[in-house]
Parts: sequence; structure tokens; C-alpha cells
Amino acid sequence: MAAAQNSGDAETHQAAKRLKTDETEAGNNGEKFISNFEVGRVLRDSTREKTIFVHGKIDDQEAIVILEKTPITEDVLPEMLKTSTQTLEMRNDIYSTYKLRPPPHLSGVKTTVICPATEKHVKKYLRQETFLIEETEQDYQSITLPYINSQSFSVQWVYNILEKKAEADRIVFEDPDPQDGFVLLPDFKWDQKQVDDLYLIAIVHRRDLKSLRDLTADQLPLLRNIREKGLEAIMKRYSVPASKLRVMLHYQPSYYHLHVHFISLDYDAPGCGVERAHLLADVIQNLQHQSVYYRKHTLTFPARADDTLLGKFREAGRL
Ligand code: G7M
Repeated sequence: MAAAQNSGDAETHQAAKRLKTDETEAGNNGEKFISNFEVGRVLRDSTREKTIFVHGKIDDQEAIVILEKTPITEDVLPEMLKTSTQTLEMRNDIYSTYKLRPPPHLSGVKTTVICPATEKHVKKYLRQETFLIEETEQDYQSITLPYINSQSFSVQWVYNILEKKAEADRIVFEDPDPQDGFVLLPDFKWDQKQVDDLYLIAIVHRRDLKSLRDLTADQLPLLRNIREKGLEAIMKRYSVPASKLRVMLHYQPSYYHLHVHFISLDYDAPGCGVERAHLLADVIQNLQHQSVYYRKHTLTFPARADDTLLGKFREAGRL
């Protein structure tokens, strides 16, 4: 049924190809595209995470650009220390501070562009106060489900991946089975430069499962398959064992097509908090005990102040 997409040489080739693609994009059209960005307003920034989310325009189209300084890894340290230009800022007794300017290939900034960006994207990245919502089975049926069905949440990017129209060269593993199969590939949050912040997503081939809420014991073979083969593929490709990975689902997800996150345990990724993350191992156990667990139980999730769903819960007097 399923087969690892690559093995041995093919994997090395794939990795080389991936790097080449990155370079080509950055060096040619990518560079020009980003330099056309006209800065509008800052939606969110964090000095601790060294990120900034900016709303603006590229060639008259709404755009969001996310800039993130990448971590310094051990393998580049010797070269960085040797080849950076350095300026002494201050010296006092045994203490001194410097400003190092590494050569361009060691000072990359991970950049994500969303263009054309919709109002929903802007809202998603705008800093907002969050609230917890406790969603009962009844709330799901009367508030959440009608809301999901009434929205045109585009999962086109997901279909592009499943149909190999986008990111095909980034696929790490695929099980093509239409019922229990999935595609495993790097989340676009991960630049694949180091495994400390490893982040992959497994996207199921089935198109009828929106989220955790839709899962019953019928999907146990699918979930076990994702866990087992996803972990195996990550071990094979990145040598990261299961004991170093957080394998989880979000509730609510941002995109209503079932997917599972595989995240390095060393990476404090957004959405890993108890209010949004559900470990796949726990989900499997809960469904083993009670097939309708996720249909019946109250599920708690965070929602931002400007989230339409939060507004619907308020209107219904549930908040
Ligand atoms: O569970 P939730 O729906 O919040 O997570 C969706 C995940 O998909 C996030 O971690 C995003 O970073 C990731 N993601 C979103 N988009 C639009 C893309 C994309 O186009 N490609 C890839 N590889 N990941 C994406």
C-alpha cells in the first residue's frame, strides 16, 4: 500500500534539489518580488522571537511579509567567528561586547510572503487579545459547524500539495492510499536549516475530515498510519527519534482539512499550548476507549478578539 518516497541516494538528491530550489528562488524572481514590497503597517513583532509581520503591497496587490532571524547553529560557528567583521562596542574589566557582521551566506533572514493577502490573513497575523471558548457538542452543531460551512476557508494550498501542483519537491514521504494515506512535508514555518526547530505536517488524502471533531474510531487506522509512518520517515530523513517529537493536532485548526503537526520537542512553536494542542497519541487512546469521544466532549480552544467565531459564541450568549 504505502512506500517511502525516497531512499538513500534519492534522498540526497532530493535534499540537494531542495537547496538548489531555495537558492534559485532567492536569487532570481524571489529577490525582485520581495524588493517590490511597499511597507504598510507592522501587524506584530517580537524582539524575543526576532520576527516581524508586516502588511503592505507588492505591485498594487495586498501582501504580508514575515521576516524571521534564523538561529545560529553549531556547524556554522567556526566559520562565522572567523569570517565576520567585528567592531568592539565596549570593554569593562573581564566583559566586552562586539557587533559581528557575518558574511551574507551566514546572515540569511527567513522570509515568508503571502500575496495576494486577504483580510483574513491580515487578521490572523494582527496582535490580538485572546479568549478561551468551551465548545460543547451542541455548540459545535449550532454555532461552529454552520460558521465553518458558511465561510469560504480556502484549502487550495492543501489540494495543490495533494495534487503535486505545489511543493512537490519538498515531500518527505507519501502514502498514496486514498483512505489512510497522507503526504508529509515541511511546514512553511520551517526553513529546514536545522532540526532544532523541525516542523513538518502530514496532510491526509481524504477530503471529508475537517478537524478533530470529525474523528471517530473509524479513523484509527488512518491516525495510527500517520503516527507510525510519519515518525519512521522523520527518523530516516532527519535522524530525529519519536522521543524528540511532539505529534499533535490543533483545535480549532486554521485550515479545515485534517492535518497533523510533527514538531521538534526543543522548539517552543506557536500553538503548542494545552489550550490548542492535542497529542496524536492521546487522540488515538481516547478514540480507542470511546469512538465518539471527540463528537461528544466539550473542547476548549483559544480565539482572538476579532475572530468571527468568537463573535458567534458571544451572539449565542455562550461567552
Ligand atoms: O493546525 P493549523 O491549521 O493551525 O496549521 C496549519 C499549518 O499549515 C501551519 O503550521 C502553517 O504554517 C502551515 N501552512 C500553511 N500554509 C498556507 C502552508 C503552505 O502553503 N505550505 C506549507 N508547507 N505549510 C503551510
